[in-house]
Amino acid sequence: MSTKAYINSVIESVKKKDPAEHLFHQAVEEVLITLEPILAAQPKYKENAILERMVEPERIITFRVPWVDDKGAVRVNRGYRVQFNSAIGPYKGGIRYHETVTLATLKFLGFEQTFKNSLTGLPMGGGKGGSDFDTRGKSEGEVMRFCQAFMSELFRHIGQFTDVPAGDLGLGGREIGYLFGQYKKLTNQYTGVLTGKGLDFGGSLIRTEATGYGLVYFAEEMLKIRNDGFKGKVCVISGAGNVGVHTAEKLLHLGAKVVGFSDYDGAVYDKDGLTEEKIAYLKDLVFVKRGSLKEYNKKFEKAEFYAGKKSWFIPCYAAFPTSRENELDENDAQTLVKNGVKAVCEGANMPCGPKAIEVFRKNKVLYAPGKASNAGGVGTSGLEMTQNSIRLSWTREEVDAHLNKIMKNIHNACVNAYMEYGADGDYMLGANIAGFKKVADAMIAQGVV
Ligand code: 2IT
Repeated sequence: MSTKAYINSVIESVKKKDPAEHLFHQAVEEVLITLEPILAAQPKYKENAILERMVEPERIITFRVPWVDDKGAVRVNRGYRVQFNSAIGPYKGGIRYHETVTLATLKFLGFEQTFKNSLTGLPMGGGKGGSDFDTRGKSEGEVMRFCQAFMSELFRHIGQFTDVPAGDLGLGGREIGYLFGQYKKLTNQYTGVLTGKGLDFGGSLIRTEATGYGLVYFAEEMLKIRNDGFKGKVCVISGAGNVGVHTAEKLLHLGAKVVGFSDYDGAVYDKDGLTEEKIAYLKDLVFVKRGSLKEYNKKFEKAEFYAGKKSWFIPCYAAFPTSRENELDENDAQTLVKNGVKAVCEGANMPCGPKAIEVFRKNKVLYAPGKASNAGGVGTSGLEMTQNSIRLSWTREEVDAHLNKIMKNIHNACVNAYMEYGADGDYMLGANIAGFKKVADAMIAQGVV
């Protein structure tokens, strides 16, 4: 059987086993098709059934999460933890609270996380968890009681040396605080079992900024080795959450002009570009008031708000999708290309659909896949774990320097892998192969377990 046929047979068996898990199929397919050169060069991976083992999570936990709302009514959600791969370290990955969460979502995210965490160079395996619970529209008390109910089951499956969750969509510092409090109460232990904690109880400086900053560090490297940079470059972002706002902030520091961003309600086109003042306003609007971008041009009147639109119609040099999976489709990609986009850097997990990626590759747009370019978040979680273990807190400068180094190393790992196994500039293949190799070699060394 040819290597290609072998890869296809693994993809087909994944589809056959769980036919409805489309997001998971997409994530698996995206990785496996790029592994052909390394699988062909090194038969040990096929002989050890590494692909077959990698697409099967080591363990999946699903559980009932009953809680009481403000009216006294009993509500029930479903909780999950997918412990995907522990070959190179304890399971590590966020928890997503969103009404769309299913097992397929978390299998796709856990699979991605395994490769991403490997790329960071830190000893972290892959995992992901979540619930179909949405914090939007819930009171403080409801969010707290839900987090406590969620942890009442999760605590028996996690631990600083077993599985270390963090935040993801819909789950930020507030929720991590409630989850940590409940874990501590149930176990009577004060350990670094979660990352993204508050600075007063074991959190790391820069963790909040890390995914956005890291994304820009990666993009900067990508341009730098091509004798280019961000000074004066027009950039557009999707999303205005934690990742989006900090991406904008770091781009601004590098002299770029950020003219577009978006949220659930629509897109903002601010031709004058973001400034420190506007970013401070956005941070307050999004993180403190939990408000909508609909408000933005009430304060900055020259900006335009496009209700219900994505930001990809805005012409730019570099685009940064930081929102969620499949937010950028084939049409969006064509519009970006038509408007002259040169680089697309993913700040979310799998935000570009497969057809969009094809458009970018065909048009020689530099494409940074999320598992490499958004790894700064989990990389800094790894730094938080280190600080918790040695019971010290590093300064902002120290953490930022580590983050910068991690992103440069990931960039180099991608370049080395695409030079050895693919074509110049193929970051997708580079990231997949570099991430795969470390996990696969560790699995082989540890035997059939
Ligand atoms: O997608 C991600 O990398 C995250 N949500 C962060 C995970 C983590 O453990 O910090």
